[in-house]
Amino acid sequence: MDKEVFQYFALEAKRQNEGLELIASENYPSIDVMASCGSIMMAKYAEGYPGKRYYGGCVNVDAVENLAIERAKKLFECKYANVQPHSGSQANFAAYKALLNPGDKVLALTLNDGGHLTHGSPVSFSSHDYEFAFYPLGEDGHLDYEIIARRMEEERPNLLLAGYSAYPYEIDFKRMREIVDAYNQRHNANCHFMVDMAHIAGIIAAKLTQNPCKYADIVTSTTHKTLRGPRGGLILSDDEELGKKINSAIFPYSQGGPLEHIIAAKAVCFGEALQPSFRKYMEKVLENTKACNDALAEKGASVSGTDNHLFLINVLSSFGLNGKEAQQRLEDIGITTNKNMIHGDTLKPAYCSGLRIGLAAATSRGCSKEDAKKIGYLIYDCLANPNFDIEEGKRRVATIISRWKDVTSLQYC
Ligand code: DSN
Repeated sequence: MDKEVFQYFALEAKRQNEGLELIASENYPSIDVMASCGSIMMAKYAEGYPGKRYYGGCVNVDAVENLAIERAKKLFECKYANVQPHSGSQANFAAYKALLNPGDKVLALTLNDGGHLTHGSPVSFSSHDYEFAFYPLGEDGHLDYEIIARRMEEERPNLLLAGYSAYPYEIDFKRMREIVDAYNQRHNANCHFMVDMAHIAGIIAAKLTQNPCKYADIVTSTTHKTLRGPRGGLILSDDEELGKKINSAIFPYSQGGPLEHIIAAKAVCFGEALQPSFRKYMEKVLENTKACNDALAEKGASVSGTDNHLFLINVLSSFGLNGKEAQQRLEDIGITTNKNMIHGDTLKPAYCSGLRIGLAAATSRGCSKEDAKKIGYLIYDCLANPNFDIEEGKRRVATIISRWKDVTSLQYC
């Protein structure tokens, strides 16, 4: 045992067990998912795809990768799945490659309103390889489909992109497909529609919101957020011709040997998400997120409201704090969150006016609706009171999580 390294595993388990994790993109995988990540499958090279590898000895990794593919297709009700992307960013890289030529135009959500780095940020490959134009949210902070249709006419994009990192409301993928279809018909164009469902993949898997696979040409995702699997990426489509292009865009274009141990963990995660218990979990996540949002609203904080696993607090207008300060105050009492830009933000991204709160991880450990309300009240008390007692805050965190499960041995089936 390498004590120098392993000491940090114990420390991290302690930090995770004793803290209250509210980062909306995090979750706790099952012990089966973690065991798969640490399994012997990692010792195998398998460049290529099941049945068409560049190495011998792939019989077992082929079987596992096929299981992951078939389970992903069943879970999301689509015809094609690539389970090899190492991350969500790599999945988006390959999806763009399959749909676009260099320099083509993508219409995406304004980054400050909740888009991802790979949705056209100046510091991402995306804005270097392609031209990005943006649609803003409506004045009320919700998607405004008429604005999107108008921006399509103004920008004439090759791709409309939906799916966000900090958007707390339902997304009407069907309406966006209709906008793209009408645009294509009017201009005899071939604009595609792509959805990055990374944040809400679990909600979609649980069939508690529209399934974008029914409407988008390509859907990308991560597997570790609401889906509760290993860190990794996923690409789905109903178009098998596009599927061939995606396969080439992942291997050999942008990746080498697939991480078969992570693919095994993805297969386990999809298997768990296919169980009825996963839908119950996801219903609880939605209920808890709303309860926490409503507790803050009841106290008088300016919160976004929510239809999914996250909500935003305007900490600047509510408490006179910027997001960085609010994040630190909560971290001091053992609550982990992240600062976030909010609609109409006037502060720089290093500070932000908002805080993003998600309840998916807490719910995996056993957070109840009552706990979620107490978390809302605690966040309010901590941020509203400049003299809030840190020790008192830590005690309240410890009381809330006292009956929750240990993060290193979670079993979901
Ligand atoms: N970084 C992730 C998030 O926190 O939302 C998105 O990939």
